[in-house]
Amino acid sequence: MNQKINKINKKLRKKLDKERYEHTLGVMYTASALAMCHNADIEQALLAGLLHDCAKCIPNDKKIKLCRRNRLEISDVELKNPSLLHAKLGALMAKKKYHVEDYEVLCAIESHTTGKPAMTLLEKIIYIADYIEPGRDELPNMAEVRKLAFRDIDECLRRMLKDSLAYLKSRNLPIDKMTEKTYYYYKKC
Ligand code: DGI
Ligand code: FE
Ligand code: FE
Repeated sequence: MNQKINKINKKLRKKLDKERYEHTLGVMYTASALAMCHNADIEQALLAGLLHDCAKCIPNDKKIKLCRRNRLEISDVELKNPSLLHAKLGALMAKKKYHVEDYEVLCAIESHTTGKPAMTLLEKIIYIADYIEPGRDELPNMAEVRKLAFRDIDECLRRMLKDSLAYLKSRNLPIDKMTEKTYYYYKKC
């Protein structure tokens, strides 16, 4: 690990529980492997992977408070499921607390939970790495999705989005507008 990543890693470790920290390392290394495969910047992938869940372990009521204090918009679905806020709050904290200035890295952190239409390569890499990292509980079609991530990144997104929406519907969870938009965008792509 280079010095910058190492410094952030040490600081971040104290803010996450053991499971989340292990998941974070899994996402960081999976993102760097995907960057190697798809000719993306490895350093950006490591940094975005490392910080993608930096706000995950903040209690939900504090997440709402922090969003309001920093004038980050909260949708109805987010208000009902404040955990979703860890993505936009994570981008804010990456900038303010971990001094990340790379706009592309901040965007990849911000969109890692719902995805968004027309994602950059780095955004796709983080969105996918979060889903396929080796420590992730087995999800439907995981072996196939993992292979696709290295073979056909947009087809991988389509499969992931289809399975994620089916999962949310099966559990009767409200679907965030952005999750839905992302799904329809990549379905048509
Ligand atoms: O933070 P992680 O657990 O590593 O992963 P994540 O940031 O992708 O968050 C996953 C959770 O987000 C998972 O429990 C499903 C939920 N999620 C994603 N999109 C939506 C959603 N939950 C609701 N209610 N609506 C969505 O559109
Ligand atoms: Fe997350
Ligand atoms: Fe994650």
